[in-house]
Formats: sequence, C-alpha cells, structure tokens
Amino acid sequence: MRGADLLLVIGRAPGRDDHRRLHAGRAAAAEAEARARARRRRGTRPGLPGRAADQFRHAADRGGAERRELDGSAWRAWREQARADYLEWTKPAANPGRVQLAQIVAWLRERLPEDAIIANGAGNFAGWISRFYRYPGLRTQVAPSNGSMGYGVPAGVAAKVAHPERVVVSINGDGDFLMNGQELATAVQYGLPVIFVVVNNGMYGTIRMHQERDYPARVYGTALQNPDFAALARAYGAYGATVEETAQFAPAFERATHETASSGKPALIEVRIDPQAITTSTTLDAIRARALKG
Ligand SMILES: Cc1ncc(C[n+]2csc(CCOP(=O)(O)OP(=O)(O)O)c2C)c(N)n1
Ligand SMILES: [Mg+2]
Repeated sequence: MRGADLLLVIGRAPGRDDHRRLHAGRAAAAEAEARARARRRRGTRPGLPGRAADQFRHAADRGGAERRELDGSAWRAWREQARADYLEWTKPAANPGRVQLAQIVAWLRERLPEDAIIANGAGNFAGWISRFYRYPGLRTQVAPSNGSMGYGVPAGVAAKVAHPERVVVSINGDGDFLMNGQELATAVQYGLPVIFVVVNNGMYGTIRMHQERDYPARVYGTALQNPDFAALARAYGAYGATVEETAQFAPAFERATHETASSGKPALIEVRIDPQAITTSTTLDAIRARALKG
C-alpha cells in the first residue's frame, strides 16, 4: 500500500490502518457507502454516497462511448510476486502445543462450502482466521471492524436466521465467547444449527500480549477461569465437544455437522490451545524476552 498513488476503497470506509500504511500526501481515497465516516479521516477525498454496486453501474452507464482497456503489463511482475507472497504467507505455520490452529483453519478452508459464513468477535485468535482462511465469495465474513469482543455468537445466530440454507461457523476466543455466549440459548430456542468454535487459551490473550510487550512479566487481570465449554453447551441443549490435539478437530467438526443436521440445534467445539501460541508468528516467551532486553 505504501507504493499506492490512489487507494480506491469500495464498500467500506478506509480504516485507521489503511491510512497508517499510506504514504501521506500522495494518496487519496475514494469510498462509497460510508461517506460520513470517511470525511472525518484526514486525507480522504469525498466519498460517493449510496450503494457501491449502484454507483459503479451508474458510472459505467455514463462512461460514454470510450472504454479503454488498461495495460497492466508494467505491474505484472509485481502482481505475481504479491500473489506468491500471499500464498506463502497463508500456508499453515506452526505454533507451540498439540493443537495447530493454522492447520485447523486451513482444513476449514478446504472443507467448507464456498458460501459458508464465518462469524467472529475480537481477540488474537482471529489472527489465524484472517491469515489462513480465504473468503471465497461475497458476504461470507461477518466480523467487527472496530474490534468488538462478544460479536461472534450473536452474529452467527443472526447469520443463520438470515441464511438458514448456508453453513454458519462462529469462531470465538474464550474471553470473547463469555461476553455473549448466553445467546446459545437463542440458537437452541429457535432451532439454529450454527457450529460455534471456542478457541480457549485461558486468558485475554491480546491484552496479555500488550502487557508482556510494555510491562514484561507483570501479568495482571488477564487470566480467565473458564467453564468446561462443551459441558456448558450441553447444558444449553446443544452438542458439545472438546479438542485437545489437531487430529481431533476434523472428526469433531464432522460429528457436530451430523448432530446439528439431525437435531436442528447448534453445536460447540472447544479448541484448547497452548497459551504460548499468542499470535500466528510468535510466542508469549519471545515477546517477554524481547521486552526484557529493552
Ligand atoms: C467489548 C470489548 N471489551 C474489551 C475489548 C479489549 N480487548 C481486545 S482483545 C481482548 C481479549 C480477547 O480475549 P479472547 O477472546 O480470549 O481472545 P485471545 O486474544 O485470547 O485470542 C480484550 C479484552 C474489546 N475489544 N471489546
Ligand atoms: Mg483467550
């Protein structure tokens, strides 16, 4: 993005991170659908109000006679390299412990139908979805752009109400799940066969990461005393399973799919991961060691 002269954002306002990555003064961003928000951001050119699809149809209709093919050859090598980098980056990377979260997400990427909806809340667990899942179609991702924890469960419930024919998988952190997990009752009550995944590392991992970076080895208030999530799911009337190593995930998911199909009720799979697996590419110990070195 740093090399961009113009960033055209379609369907959403440019986010804070987009602006940070842009070279100030050289870039303008045009956006549709979120004009008010965009205006507040410095460096953003006027947005086009209305639905993005309508805007583009309108612009194409008014485009007049001349339609020019763009010659993208100057960018071909750059594009191919960027694509190769992306494919390399999304190959499952190892994390500490018996559960390899990247492999699980990559398995879901192969296993789920193209129109499956993935809902999630906020926390470091979501980094594995962002990096290793591919959203093949439009409207397959339901996630907060402002980092709201507790979003994944109700979002999964709502997605299933709106699209009962589509597979809905709601992926949550343990802290994240505990903010709105009682909505499992809603899914049971209305017969919504969502598959909920809880990535349990026993802590508010994101906050612990920041603690270790800024105040290494001074851990405060980030440990979680969790329930047995599978038992909790069963108490709600849902199917519940626990995964403690990578190879258990696929059979647990298939069983959950089968159970939800026959009962019309939701299922929950708790995935216990090693607390050291703090991001897709580093460990808690490594962050602490780096911070202690100053
Ligand atoms: C409603 C809300 N409260 C607090 C935060 C701040 N916050 C961001 S991530 C996080 C911890 C997430 O913990 P968990 O869901 O267990 O995911 P993990 O980082 O451990 O993978 C917190 C407290 C937030 N983003 N949203
Ligand atoms: Mg956690």
